[in-house]
Amino acid sequence: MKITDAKIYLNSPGRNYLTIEIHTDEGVIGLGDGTLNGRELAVYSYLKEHLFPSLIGRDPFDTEDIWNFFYRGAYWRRGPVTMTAIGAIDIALWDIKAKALGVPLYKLLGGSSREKVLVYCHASGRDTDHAMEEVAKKRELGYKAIRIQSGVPGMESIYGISKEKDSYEPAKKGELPEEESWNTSKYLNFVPSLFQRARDEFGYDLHFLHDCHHRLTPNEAAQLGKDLEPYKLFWLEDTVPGELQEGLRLIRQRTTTPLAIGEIFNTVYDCQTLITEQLIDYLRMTVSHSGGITPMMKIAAFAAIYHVKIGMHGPSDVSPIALSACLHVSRAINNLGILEYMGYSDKMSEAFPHEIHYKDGHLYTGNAPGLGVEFNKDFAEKHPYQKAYLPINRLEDGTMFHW
Ligand code: CS2
Ligand code: MG
Repeated sequence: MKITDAKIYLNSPGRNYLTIEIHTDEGVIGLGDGTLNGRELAVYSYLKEHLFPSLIGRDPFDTEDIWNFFYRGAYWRRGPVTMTAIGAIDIALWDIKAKALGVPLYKLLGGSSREKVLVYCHASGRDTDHAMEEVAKKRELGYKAIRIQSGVPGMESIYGISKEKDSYEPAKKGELPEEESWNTSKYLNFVPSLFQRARDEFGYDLHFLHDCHHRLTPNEAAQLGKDLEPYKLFWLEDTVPGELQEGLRLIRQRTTTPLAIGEIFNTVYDCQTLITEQLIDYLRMTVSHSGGITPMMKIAAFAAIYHVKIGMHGPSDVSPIALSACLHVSRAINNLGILEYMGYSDKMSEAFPHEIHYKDGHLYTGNAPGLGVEFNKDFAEKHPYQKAYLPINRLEDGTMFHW
């Protein structure tokens, strides 16, 4: 089998996605997702100018060599743009392989370790009362694990909460990023009360999670982890900025609250200290932003040696194509923790008709060959890409801060 063509589509069925198709001489077409929220055009040109030309004529079954050609073969390695571009191609190649063999993708990844994958959803409220209403709705839908985020008294806006509508999308359309503002002490003083209320109302049967979005120092994170210990979180996510792995050491020594990090990581070199020193419980790297299925399977195996579980990033900026790749990997590996699942709007599902289905707190892969996702090009072309950015964030005195 030979690769004959590779195509990119930028589309916006409710939000921006970068979708690729890899064509072969046997008529099998593989789909890949290169969406990198707010940086889609950089991935677009990396793919088109630098990767696609080297793909033509290659055997799509040679995923190991093709991956190394793009990763090891490049002098300028790593980084989210590079790794997302490589990831889009790698996902599409695995889709081709599984489709050509007529099997669902997980069958090529070691087969099924479980029939269904535990997922967590989001409950986000403008304030504690609203957040509790959202938790109740999600519990009603059968979710066993729920991430709770809430507006913080005295703060204008915060990641994870939608001011206008129910579904949350952090990227805002426009030519420039919007600005948000942040106050760490208001946040730290508030969060424990949110979880006390959640445990008082819902008891201890549900798993609760919380995301700090990389905004704390190690000492602040250790304090929050200790304050949250009575409420038995499933995990506390992204406490500190992701660049300095050693930062997690101090937090780990001071709290037993389980820790998760990794949605912004893109190679194993972002987390080797975290894994080998067992500084985290869950690694949140996601398939599309980490160079694809080829490296993700190796990273999961490496993490398994050190008792670290995989809890992949799966917000709606990860399209059904990439989420399906995460789901098949999650079904296959032994050390699954959980998978994030925000669900998709009708428009998104119309652009990407898929086999992924939710029931009673879990996701199922379905049995279609490959990823089990299609791309409705006609529909997608009616919804063209619109420039959008993630916000930036400042402290109340104007100092630039982490978003
Ligand atoms: C969040 C994301 O899902 C999460 O845990 O941190 O919503 C994140 O803000 C977005 O993926 C950024 O594009
Ligand atoms: Mg997060």
